[in-house]
Amino acid sequence: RSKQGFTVFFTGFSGSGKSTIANALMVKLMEMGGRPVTLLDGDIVRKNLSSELGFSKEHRDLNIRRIGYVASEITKNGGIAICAPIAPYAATRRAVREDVEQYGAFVEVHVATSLEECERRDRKGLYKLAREGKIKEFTGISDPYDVPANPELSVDTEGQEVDNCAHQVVLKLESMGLI
Ligand code: GGZ
Repeated sequence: RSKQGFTVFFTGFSGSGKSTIANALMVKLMEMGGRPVTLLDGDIVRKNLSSELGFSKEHRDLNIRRIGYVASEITKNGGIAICAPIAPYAATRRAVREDVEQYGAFVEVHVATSLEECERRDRKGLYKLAREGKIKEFTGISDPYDVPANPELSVDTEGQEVDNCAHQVVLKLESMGLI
């Protein structure tokens, strides 16, 4: 009997390393073969699925619920969905968990790189713009982020390579009997 589908849902600040870890995880899972793997990265979803949305609570919630819907369909059909949005609201993450758990496992991974470190790196220059007030409602600076209370896993990219973070996710999936 083939194994059930599941969703890996990364959450964390802009620049925390979600996309990079998600990509590394995707490669590892694809190499293992078996189930199809679909990456729903924050940027890609915003471009293709949520292009009309901004960053108000309502719009972020709508964006996350769309991601959750697609992930639940993938999970239902026995695939692997990897999601990597900021997803700042705990209640919305909970709702997505409930959507997905109708069909398979939901693995929440908090990419817990500190705000200080994300801002220090400032890979895209967005934190600087947020501090200057040129980007409004910026998560961590002028908008909230609910720290996950009970994620299946927490990883930190400070002092640890991306590949090692992705490997920790693989180990968690193995321990949960998903791969
Ligand atoms: C947070 C913002 C904002 C504001 C633009 N707040 O590092 P990035 O650039 O590539 O990732 C961030 C991305 C966040 O989109 P998500 O869909 O993941 O957010 S949510 O889950 O809350 O819907 C950042 C960029 O968009 N960005 N403005 N105000 N991030």
